[in-house]
Amino acid sequence: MLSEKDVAAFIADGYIAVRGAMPAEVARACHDVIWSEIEKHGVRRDDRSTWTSPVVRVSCPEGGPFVDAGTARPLQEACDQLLGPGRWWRRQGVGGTIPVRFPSEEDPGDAGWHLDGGYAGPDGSRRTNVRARGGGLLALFLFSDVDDDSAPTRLRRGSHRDVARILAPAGDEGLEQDEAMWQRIDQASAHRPTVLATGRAGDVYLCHQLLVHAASWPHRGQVPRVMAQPSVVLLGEYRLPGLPVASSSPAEQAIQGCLTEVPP
Ligand SMILES: O=C(O)CCC(=O)C(=O)O
Repeated sequence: MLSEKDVAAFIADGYIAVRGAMPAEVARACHDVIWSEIEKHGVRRDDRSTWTSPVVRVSCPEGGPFVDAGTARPLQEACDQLLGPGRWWRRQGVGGTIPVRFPSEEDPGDAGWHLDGGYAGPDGSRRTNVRARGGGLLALFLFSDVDDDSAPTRLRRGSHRDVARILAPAGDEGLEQDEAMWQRIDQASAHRPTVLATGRAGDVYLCHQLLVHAASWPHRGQVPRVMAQPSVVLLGEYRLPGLPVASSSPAEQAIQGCLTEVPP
């Protein structure tokens, strides 16, 4: 269970690290299966000469140890606490993509500040609204140990509030995820401190869906960084505004104070 202090930190900072969210042996078993997927891309685990690209992306496999990872009790309890029991999809697995980052000095080309999640608008464009339609939390599942040197994800602490202020006036439709939106979000949150999502295999960071984050480079560690980054999906959306704070979830409370108005 998250403590009251953890929940308060999530509301203020927009993320919380759930240390040991899944057992180390589950993280190891997932890591092995992920390697069998990476090897399909011609990259061999035991041959560093094949580690030629700074990043290789694979879809997170399903079944087996991924069910144990995604349904680990500390993780489910934390999601209940942050989103509300019965309000999110209890996925029998992890999901999302896994950007595996290899030791390299090369710019991977995918390290810009952004948000994950969003939804497909009527014209097929990808959009994000303040109610986090299509998402709820961004989860970072660490399947390898991640230190400062091994390309940890960068998080802008408190940036979920900057994003909520940008998205709220755009109402239910929200904004299209285009270059202009990424620039606005980057500029509005540039003053926020950067935190590195480091930890041990088995840790999971639970982030507010509107938290601004980015990959990092170079990777000067010894071993590839292996992390999945699915959304924990709400059955519905953030309920904003108009709810008394006492009945809203911490994910909702985290941005409620930033909204003067959310057009329907
Ligand atoms: O690899 C990372 O550290 C983060 C990548 C990311 O945020 C993304 O692909 O959306």
